[in-house]
Amino acid sequence: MDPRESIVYQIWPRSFYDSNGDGIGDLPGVAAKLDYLHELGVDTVWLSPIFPSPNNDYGYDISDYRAVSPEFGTMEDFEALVARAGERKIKILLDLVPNHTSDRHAWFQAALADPESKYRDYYIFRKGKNDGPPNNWMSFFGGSAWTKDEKSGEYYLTSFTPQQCDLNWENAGLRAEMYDMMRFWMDKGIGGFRIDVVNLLKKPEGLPDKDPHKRGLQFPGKLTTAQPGIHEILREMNEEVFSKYPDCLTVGEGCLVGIEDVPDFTSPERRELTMMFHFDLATLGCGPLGKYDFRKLYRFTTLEFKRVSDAWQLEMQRANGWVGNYLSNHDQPRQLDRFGSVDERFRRASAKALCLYNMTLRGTPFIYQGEECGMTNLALEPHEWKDFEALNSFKLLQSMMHVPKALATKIVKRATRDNARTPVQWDGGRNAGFTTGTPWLRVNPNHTTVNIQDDMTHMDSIVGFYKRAIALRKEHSALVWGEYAPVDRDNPRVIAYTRAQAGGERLLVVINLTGKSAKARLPEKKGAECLLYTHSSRPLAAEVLLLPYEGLVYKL
Ligand code: ISL
Ligand code: CA
Repeated sequence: MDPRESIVYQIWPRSFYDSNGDGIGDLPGVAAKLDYLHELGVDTVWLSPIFPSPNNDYGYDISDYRAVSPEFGTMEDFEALVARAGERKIKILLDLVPNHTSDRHAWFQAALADPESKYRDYYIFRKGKNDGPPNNWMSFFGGSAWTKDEKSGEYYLTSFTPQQCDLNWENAGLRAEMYDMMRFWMDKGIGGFRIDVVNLLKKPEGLPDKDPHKRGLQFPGKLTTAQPGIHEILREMNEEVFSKYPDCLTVGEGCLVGIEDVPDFTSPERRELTMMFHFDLATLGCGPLGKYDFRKLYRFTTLEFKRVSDAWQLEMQRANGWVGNYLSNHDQPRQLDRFGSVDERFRRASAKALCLYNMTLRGTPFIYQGEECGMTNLALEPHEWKDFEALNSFKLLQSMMHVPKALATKIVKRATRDNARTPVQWDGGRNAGFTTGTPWLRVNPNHTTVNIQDDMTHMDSIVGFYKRAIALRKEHSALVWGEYAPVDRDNPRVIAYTRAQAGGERLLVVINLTGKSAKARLPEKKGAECLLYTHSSRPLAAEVLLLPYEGLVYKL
């Protein structure tokens, strides 16, 4: 199978399913739910990092690339999971975090202990400037991107938390070790990798200040996310690893990557990555500084959503690029809070509408755990926040941006990644069936009504709709490969498009993305078959009045 045809389900293992009652989801927990995932219809499961980690950034700070975190199980558990998934024709993707290791990693410990060690150059150590860090870069999570090594007086680059030390991909020895580690996992039979902040691997020559004329810390932006030399690294990685394994799927997280950049990473003839994520929907309604930049109040119109969506669809098609489409993941608030409705009147309908959208786009659909039963944000209280980004942003909002505490609390409650990380709601019982122990993060009390088990028996089941939408995509290759063409483009509420395959089918998708009824102007075709609907089947007409969040697919 061409890996672009995959349907991927993302698991954030810590909150998926706990098999041993310690309150932390684990690998046997994933294995226990394989039948559920198989019935859903997904063929690929991406596991967020499962490696040993001190959890300053919940697994994205890795202290050993070649082992399984004891919190999640053993290597035998992992191998058993791959085997059992394989029996169901499900591939496992691992999360590769090549930009940085934890400061607990043996390489970094060696680099600290002895500045002459070869491992010093695995990282990015520099002398300070004017009693401060080597340059003015701001970390992704706020504060300086540099951390001081008190022993040598030098600084090392930490683009995320101060405990995540950026690796130096200019070092050939480091690159060779990384490729070897990647083959180690591929040889265990995995299907490929999701690659964390892949565009950050190439740093600019000389690590110059960003906007040197400006005072204070500056977010380096394109200076670190768009260095042309990144492509040499990826071509080498492809040659050394991916090309050796047929059908290997690689999805790069192109942190804040530009639409003009993605084709170069993903056109098959360039032999780099299979696909990339983009951030332009995730950041809709945010200010230039991202999720915690509340100045636009997270407000956006459906027309703005459509413009971004169309732009990516059309540009990837024109330039032969490929994206992984998603509306939520472990870094973003729940998709219903962002793009749908959490109002009980519309929760189910909007969950289905968003599913229908994701399953009918050009690109590869990614589903995030729990979205298939319509999970929503949980407004956790400040003392419950676990996410470093949230805690740090809470401080910075108040100290640097002078936001009053009450408003800062409101912003963080809404933006924190903890929203996506509350345990999966399997049933309406104690701890939502996630654990028999004490969950590491509070379970959303709405699990008594919002949960997978009850949903599956509901006549208006969201899970049931996911199954149908996934099956539809599998049956109609036009949904994967067909040409994308927008319909009724200026409609302020309804998104509509056709997917047409040369010599094959032509399908029409129409979705009301709002909580108000809306008219859509559609191409006429007598006797068009209605293949899938969120509410009920209806005949195609030149003008249809759609209910809130109603969506349909027709075969023209
Ligand atoms: O989540 C974000 C903003 O709130 C993003 O900017 C995010 O930090 C960025 O996409 C990188 O994310 C990835 O790498 C991080 C890790 O914390 C995230 O969980 C991961 O998805 C550092 O490894
Ligand atoms: Ca456990």
